Amino acid sequence: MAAVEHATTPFDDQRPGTSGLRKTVARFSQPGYLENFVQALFDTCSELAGGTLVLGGDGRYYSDTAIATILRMAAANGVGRVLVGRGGLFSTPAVSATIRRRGAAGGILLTASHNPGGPDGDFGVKYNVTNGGPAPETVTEAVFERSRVLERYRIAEEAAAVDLGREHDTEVAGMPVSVIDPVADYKALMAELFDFDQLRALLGSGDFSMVFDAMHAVTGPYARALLEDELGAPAGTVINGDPKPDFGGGHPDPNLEYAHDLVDRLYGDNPPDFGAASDGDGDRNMILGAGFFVNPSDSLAVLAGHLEGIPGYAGRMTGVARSMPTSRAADRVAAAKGWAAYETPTGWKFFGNLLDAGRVQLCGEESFGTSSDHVREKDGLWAVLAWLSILAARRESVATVVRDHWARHGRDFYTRHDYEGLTREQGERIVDSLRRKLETLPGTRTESGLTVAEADEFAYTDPVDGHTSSRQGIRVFFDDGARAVFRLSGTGTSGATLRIYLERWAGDPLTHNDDLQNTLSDLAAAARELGEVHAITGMAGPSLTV
Ligand code: VG1
Ligand code: CO
Repeated sequence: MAAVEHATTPFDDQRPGTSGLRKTVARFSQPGYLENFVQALFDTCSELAGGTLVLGGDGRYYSDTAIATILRMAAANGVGRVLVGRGGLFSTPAVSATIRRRGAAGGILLTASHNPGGPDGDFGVKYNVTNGGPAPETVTEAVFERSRVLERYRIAEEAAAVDLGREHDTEVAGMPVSVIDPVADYKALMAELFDFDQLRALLGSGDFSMVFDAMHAVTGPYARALLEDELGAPAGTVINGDPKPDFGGGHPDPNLEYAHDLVDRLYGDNPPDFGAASDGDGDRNMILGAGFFVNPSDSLAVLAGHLEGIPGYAGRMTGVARSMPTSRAADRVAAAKGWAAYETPTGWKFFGNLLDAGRVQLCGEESFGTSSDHVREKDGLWAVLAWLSILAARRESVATVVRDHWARHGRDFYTRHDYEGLTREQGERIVDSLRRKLETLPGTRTESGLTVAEADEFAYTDPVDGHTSSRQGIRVFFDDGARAVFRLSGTGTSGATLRIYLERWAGDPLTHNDDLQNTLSDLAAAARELGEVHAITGMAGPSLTV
């Protein structure tokens, strides 16, 4: 094989964020940019030499070019074998499943998740390790350090192009490559966890209807294979099911703002009983009932309450974990059941050790992410199948299931206010000035009448490996039990997004159907005031409310 070493100059902006390295397509297509980062990965992750690598992504623009480059680089770096998803497609949870089922050394995922795609959109590269989960911070930091001093990358010259359109075995410069069905392992895993007969009975009962919106992203083929082909939902249940390199021009983020087609149906005339959507790479989920939105933090708690009734989880639940900004609803279920409850920083990589150690079986984030120990990623379709299992067992509406949950545990009123399009300086000023005020905040009475009880900056020491991650969000607790959390997004590709997470628990069932934003408006105002948001950004309110 003619492996050529190319001299290169390091880039200084290749530090992975919350979930991999995300940059604009324009940045990624600069000469050497992708190559440098991938070489830094190969240099750092020695398990790949001689091992099996799983490769694929959400099919966004630039994926084909990146796959061709990565295959030639893998060959030149001594990777044993590569499994590529047909069409270059592989959802994030399916990569995780395939790594685990086939004993692969790791996976490279080409995705910027919910960020828009196309030539003017974003691209991303994420590395998953042998347990199937996102590389932990120790690894991503080592990759970053390597990227800063890199002087050459290795790539095989004169390798024939691989036809990604069909499943077959081939080679690239002597390295075996298999183009595989990206759905098969994942589907087999779902069949082990869920009672498919029960789901078939629900979907074929004639008195239950659903819509799944794949948002022209990667979950289309998975949802069709599972919901329509396997479980008997009528053709057309999956909408926007063909993956497109630009996601049909949309923003593949499953929330009330961006999943228009789904929202129109569930809030329109004659709504179906159940609606769900997933994001670009298939790891997020939004769950809707007829005219009813399930907050992701509540979804996690409801799943915690019911998981033992699903075959894959019967009799083996011992703990649940949530990211810090996620509401405390799941903790209440854990307490009632006598399970452990963990609070981790934002990002799925922090759940990996807890799952590997068997301390938790279920994890979730407020950002529409839920999953279990069947993989080491969040898993959109898994959450849909889990919800369908609950509905199949209870034969009640989504709204009834959630209201019943509130009646039992109280309702954690919860919303996230995003201030997008800030400059980096504006974002950092807000967080820095809150950090400086932490000690003097307690006792402060805000204009909206709330008094600060405590304030801190969240740091997390992983109970399994002892690694500490600091500066993971500013938390302000008020004397009525309400909480506001401030942090900056780590997945954007320009400027800054400030996320303010707001929650307040209410025990009285008479208040449970109150308007959410109204209920939290005093808290939102207090958070804006303490963060000096208006003064620093000029924005009077959030640009996105979820
Ligand atoms: C966001 C979410 C976080 C999630 C991450 C990746 O990160 O808040 O909970 O894990 O996206 O999700 P940030 O740093 O922008 O807040 V995905 O679906 O992009 O892989
Ligand atoms: Co995603």
